[in-house]
Amino acid sequence: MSRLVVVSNRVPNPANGRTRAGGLAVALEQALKQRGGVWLGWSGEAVAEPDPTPTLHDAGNVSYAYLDLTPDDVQEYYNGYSNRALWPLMHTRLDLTEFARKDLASYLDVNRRFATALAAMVRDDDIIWVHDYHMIPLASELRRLGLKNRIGYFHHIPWPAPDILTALPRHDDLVRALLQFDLVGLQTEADADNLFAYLTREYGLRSNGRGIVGWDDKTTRIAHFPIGIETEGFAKRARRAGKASFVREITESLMGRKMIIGVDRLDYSKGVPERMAAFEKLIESDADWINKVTYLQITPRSRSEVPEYADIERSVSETAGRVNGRFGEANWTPIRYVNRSYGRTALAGLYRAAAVGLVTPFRDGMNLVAKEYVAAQDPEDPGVLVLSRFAGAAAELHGAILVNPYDGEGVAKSIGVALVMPLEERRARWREMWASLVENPVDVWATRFLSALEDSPPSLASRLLGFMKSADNRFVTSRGREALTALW
Ligand code: ADQ
Repeated sequence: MSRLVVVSNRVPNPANGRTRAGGLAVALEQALKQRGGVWLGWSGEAVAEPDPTPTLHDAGNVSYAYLDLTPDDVQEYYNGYSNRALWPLMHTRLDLTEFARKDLASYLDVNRRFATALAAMVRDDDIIWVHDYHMIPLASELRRLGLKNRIGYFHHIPWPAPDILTALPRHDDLVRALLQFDLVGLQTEADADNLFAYLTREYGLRSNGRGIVGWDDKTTRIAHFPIGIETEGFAKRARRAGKASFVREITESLMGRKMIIGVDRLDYSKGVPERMAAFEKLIESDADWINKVTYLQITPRSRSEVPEYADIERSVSETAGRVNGRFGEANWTPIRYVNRSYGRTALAGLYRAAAVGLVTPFRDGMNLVAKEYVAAQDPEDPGVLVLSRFAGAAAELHGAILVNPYDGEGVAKSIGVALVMPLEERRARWREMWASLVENPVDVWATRFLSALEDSPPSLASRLLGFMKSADNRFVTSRGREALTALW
């Protein structure tokens, strides 16, 4: 089995223990331990003169490798190009997309430095798995340095429609760099379709029917690999958490009221203020819910240095304040809004205690909260998931009540339906969703991606095409060229 090299913007610190690590980190660490390898990423530190050689932290057969950035890199590569250009664009928020050439230059430069550091650590037969939009140019930088390894990329966020992508200046360079990976994994079939549609429209490239496209002398497989959670482990945490005093205190404080829960990073893509407004519509239109239901919104701050995130924070606080001021009573706060983050077990317990899980992003690659909410439920008395049709998870969780987050009245109605859904229907919907979570937990997702990557050796067609493009290609007739092209 080849060694595995993982690259992502941030790397977990193994010294920090596992209580807060999400399923993704746990699954990648498991794959790394099985094969041995390296996990490289940004240390989270900004220093004036970063060492080009990563700091290593060895844990058994796995090395965690950390690179520092400069304060300018953080501003331009991270806050700038990654989070003010790519993030909003990929979430179809052109109105929030800020493009600056200086940010792009820094993005490319950081990727080049990561590639140089990585090239010094990689062995010939290692397979390399790169994560997310911060690192799209990494494979092309590694190829420039002569690496022939299998390199895969997983895109955690949505891939937008071609019209949206073409609004990004130099989108063609970005996509050409993407095609230097051997395998490009997306969350959903719709994301993969969007990427194929772009390739066909801009370059006339078509898939060979097995998701493979050819560009120059290189082939790339594009496929969807919907990410999962640690299904059984999370369910177990939720069962255990029921006994924890923290969860008991919260349930007791509800004084018999039903609880609705929302858990999201503070991000404009998650639709938190609009969701609060939908809850307001529910209690406004049906006074029976007054003092009968409490909505707990747990939202840790993120990317606070990006101005749009300060705006969303203000908007969430204002909306919560307005609803509470308007409908609250001395003994009832309709919306409990907290900015802190919780351990996995506490979160699992809170999900289980909630009659409704409210997950209404305007766009989301997958949305793991939706899956965690389902996994945490008591099969005998499960809660109901109200889920945006624009979350990747909607393609799998057919037992959810699907909603359009742009339609506040529709969301309000659906919350009402969820709150009174009969037990039999709740059970049937939950069983269907649980079955899909059991089929595709996060470790299976990682294994599927890695076997697809290993099964994508440079194809015969790709090698022959390389030969055609070489100095000797005069020996290949145009007929032969056509035949070879048809091979993939
Ligand atoms: P995110 O945008 O971060 O992920 P999501 O998939 O919901 O969104 O994952 C958030 C994770 O953070 C969940 O595991 C959740 O439990 C945890 N979390 C959120 N709030 C928390 C809190 N207050 N305390 C503790 N934990 C909290 C990106 C993409 C998604 C994609 C994932 C994985 O935007 O679409 O599903 O990557 O690929």
